[in-house]
Amino acid sequence: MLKKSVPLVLMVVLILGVLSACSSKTSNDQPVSSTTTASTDTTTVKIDMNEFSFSQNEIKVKQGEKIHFVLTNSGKYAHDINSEELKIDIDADPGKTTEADWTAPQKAGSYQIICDKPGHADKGMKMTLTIE
Ligand SMILES: [Cu+2]
Repeated sequence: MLKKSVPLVLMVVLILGVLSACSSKTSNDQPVSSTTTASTDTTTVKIDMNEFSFSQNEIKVKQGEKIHFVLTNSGKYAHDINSEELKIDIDADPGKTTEADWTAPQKAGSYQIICDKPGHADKGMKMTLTIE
């Protein structure tokens, strides 16, 4: 009686082990979401800044695209990104990361974004935002 029940328990443990191994495998096989940009998606745009430059000279977005700005100010002064025409005015405190959402207008063209702190744009804190 005892000799028979022991292999049975082992069988059950083995089967359960195989089943759990299978189920964990299938959950790992789920497709990783791709990063294709549909118009309803939000696109993250990261900009690093310091004295006195932005990490990129040009940003390209699509008309109506939702943009999530992540601004990292690694400098010692307060900076910002500003465009009156595009209604962008996001302050970035020194040593901090600031996040803000913005939706591109339905108006293709090239626009200038600057840091509007006195003198900063002249020293190099400007870039072009192109709406395609
Ligand atoms: Cu600045």
